[in-house]
Formats: sequence, structure tokens, C-alpha cells
Amino acid sequence: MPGYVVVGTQWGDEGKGKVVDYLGSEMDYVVRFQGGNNAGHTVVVNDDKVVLHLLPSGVLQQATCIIGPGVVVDPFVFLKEIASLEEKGMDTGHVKISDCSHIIMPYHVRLDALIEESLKEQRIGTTKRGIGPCYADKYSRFGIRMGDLLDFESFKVKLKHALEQKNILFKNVYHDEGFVFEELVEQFAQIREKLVPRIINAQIEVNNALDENKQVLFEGAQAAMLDINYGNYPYVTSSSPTSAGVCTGAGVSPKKLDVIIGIAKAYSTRVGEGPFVSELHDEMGEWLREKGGEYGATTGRPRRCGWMDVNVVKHAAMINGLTDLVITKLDILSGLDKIKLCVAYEIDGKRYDYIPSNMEDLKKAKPIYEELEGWKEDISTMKTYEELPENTKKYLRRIEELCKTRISMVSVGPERNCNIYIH
Ligand code: 2SA
Ligand code: GDP
Ligand code: MG
Repeated sequence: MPGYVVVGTQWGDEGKGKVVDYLGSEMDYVVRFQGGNNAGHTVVVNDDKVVLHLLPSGVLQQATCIIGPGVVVDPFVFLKEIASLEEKGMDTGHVKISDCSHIIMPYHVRLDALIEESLKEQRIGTTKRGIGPCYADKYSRFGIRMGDLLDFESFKVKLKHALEQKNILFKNVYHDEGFVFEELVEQFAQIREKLVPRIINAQIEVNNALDENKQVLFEGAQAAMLDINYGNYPYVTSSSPTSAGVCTGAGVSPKKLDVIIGIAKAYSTRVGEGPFVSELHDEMGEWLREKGGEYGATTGRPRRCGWMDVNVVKHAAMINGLTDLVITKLDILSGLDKIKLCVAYEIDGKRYDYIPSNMEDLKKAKPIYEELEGWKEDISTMKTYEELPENTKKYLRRIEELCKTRISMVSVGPERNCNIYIH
């Protein structure tokens, strides 16, 4: 079964990077299909912590790594990340970029910050990496793609056209001086040679690999609740971090996706604005943040923390068609007397076993909790399901039951091999 998908089931930062790195040793290809350097995936190998923003987490393994057609690429960040891995003595010749991926331009990054600032209390809490403005240009057909760099003369024509539009916006709406065409051309002239050898037709390469029965893993960034269609709109990112996003963002038929793994943290976290029904504003939330080290890998922002929200994970299971769940950071919950699971919401006296799409309803939602017994044992060194405390098993079984999806692995530490398989 060659086509694997790994996606986040909550609001991101579930530990996808660790799981992709772990599975990466078995893979021939690791492919990113959406998002950009708004991701922050942490991989720990032999106590060495590597944070990747744009490169697929499989880059630390031998698999060919592809930044797919649906990704938005900041080429300056890309080259920085490549350089930092090469400084560690790693070969990066196996990293390729799709000719259809869109370029995040310096003006997208500035616009992201200006838009957020102007939104004031309505702001989304973006990572300010230019993601939204770049996707907006893509869908407005003003975008410039990595493939355009192959013919620099036509790249310049497209850039001139796009920049004229953008500078009108900068000057008239944001009273900002905008960008100088010649300066941007010069910046790209300096990096173009380093990018061109990596630009490929990714959909052909990935489909050929699947047809040859090679193992291909599609690595999601962000998560279901940040999905542009099915997340808490407008508090979402501008792409589809779901299995459907693999089809549009990597050019692969749904028929070729065999294993769809959802990563769920044993509790919930969120960065940025937007509703979070099971959020804890008390010392319990603080405890989770400190014990779990819940600070954004990209921006260092403290993550909001709360109990696991089953409505959220159930929603992700449905939208993605999950075949498996992996529960991460289970070790963090050790030591608690009681653990809560948010199993439904109460809105205006009515019980909801699903997430209402209407933001005003969701803002009023109160969590309905089920309380389970905690466990005191340190589970971080355990290797088998049998060793886990009975209350840990009960917690896992209850999640499985409520989400109607089997849990095939749990992660009990940040290191590559701190995993327990469940058969
Ligand atoms: P954007 O920048 O346009 O994609 O922001 C839109 C919303 O999506 C959220 N978002 C994220 N949430 C969690 N983790 C993300 N990546 C970093 C990480 C976060 C960080 O993996 O650690 O370091 O701050 C990520 N990327 C986007 C974002 O908070 C907005 O709510
Ligand atoms: P991603 O964006 O989904 O890849 O997740 P992040 O890398 O942003 O955040 C997950 C954090 O938890 C990272 O610091 C990981 O090293 C760490 N982590 C992953 N799995 C586990 C686990 O099972 N236990 C513990 N204690 N930490 C973990
Ligand atoms: Mg992250």
C-alpha cells in the first residue's frame, strides 16, 4: 500500500513532524502538499532538535522530499533552511520543488503584517509569513510560480505586472512606500541559480512513484480546524490541510491514498485567535503549557491549552476519512488525578455532538465533559501497549470509541523512537 497521508486533527502542532520523521525511514518520497513556512515541525534526533518550517520533515531521512504544487514557497526561507541543514553536514540534493508551487514574494509578507494590523481586534493571528496574501494572488491569477523562474525574462514581465497592482494597494490603502521592481529583480537574480536545479514537474514524479509501488508519504502542515473550508472560518489558514488537499495539492487521485493517519495530541492547543471550546484559562491550562512546552515552533507564541475536544477530532476523522489515529504527548498527562474529555458542546441549552459552522453559535458553546481517572506512572520509557497503566488504556479506548477510529500508535516522548504500537 504505497500512498500514506499524515494530517493534523486539531489546530496544528500535534507532533506531525515527529511522526513523519519516524515513518520517513520507510519511505521513498515525502511530499508536502499545502501551506508554506507557517508550519513549524520539530524533530528530535539524538538530542539534536531540528525545527523545519518549509522543508518536509522527511528531509532528515533518505527519502526524496518534494515541495508540492499546492505549497506556497518563500524562496529566501527555503535557501536558509537548506543552508542550515548543510551546515550540519547533511546532503540536501534530495529536496525538489514543484514548478507549480507559488512564490511568496516579499510584498506578500509585508501585506500579511499590514492586513493583520489593520484588522485590530478582528485579526486572525496569522504567522505573518505572507501565506494568505500569496494564496489570494494565486486564486486571483496574479501569482508567480516557481516554474516562472526557469525563464527569467518572462518572470520579470509577470513580476512587473503583479508589482504595479500591489504598489497601488500599498500606497493608497496602507500609505506604505511599496517595493522597487529593480530591487526585487536583483534579489531574485542572486538566488535563481540555486533554485532552478531543484524545480521539477512534481505531479509526474509523484504519480510515477506511486505507479511503481514506491512508498510515498504526504505530509500535512497545520490541521483540520485550520482548513479554509472546514475549520473555524475566518480563523483558519488559506489552504486545505486534509486528505482532500493531497489530491489538489499534489496532483494525486483519491484512489491512490491508502493509509490516512490523523495525529491528535492527548490534549488540545491552539495558537492565534478563534474559538476554542475546551480552552483552560486556569492553572490546569498553565500546567499543560509548561509541562508540554507549548510555545510555537515558528513564532514562539505561547499556545492556548485545554482538554482534548472529541468534537474536533471526530470532525477531522470524518473530513479526512482517517484510517488511523496516532495520539501524541500522552506522557504529558502523567501525574494527573483526573483527566477530562470534551465530548459535546452546549449551545443555548441544546447539546451538539458536532461543530456548528456558524461562528456566533460556536462562540457561545460550553464544553460538556466526561471525567476519567488519571495515572501517576511515568509512561515515557514504556515500549509496549501492555505496559501502559490501565487508566491510560481506558483513556485511549474512550477516544477510539467516540471518534470511531482505531488508535494504531501512541507517542510518549519527542525522540524519534518514543512510540508504542497498538495492534
Ligand atoms: P497563516 O499564517 O495565515 O497560516 O495563519 C492563519 C491561522 O493559522 C494558524 N497557523 C498555525 N497554527 C499552529 N501552528 C502553526 N505553525 C507554527 C508551528 C505556529 C507558530 O507549527 O508551531 O510557531 O506560531 C500554524 N500556522 C498557521 C495561525 O495561528 C492562524 O490562526
Ligand atoms: P507539528 O507542527 O505537528 O509538527 O508539531 P510541533 O513540532 O510544532 O510541536 C510538537 C512538539 O511536541 C515538538 O516540540 C515535539 O518535539 C514535541 N513532541 C512530539 N511528540 C511528543 C510526545 O509524544 N511527547 C512529548 N513530550 N513531546 C512530543
Ligand atoms: Mg508546529
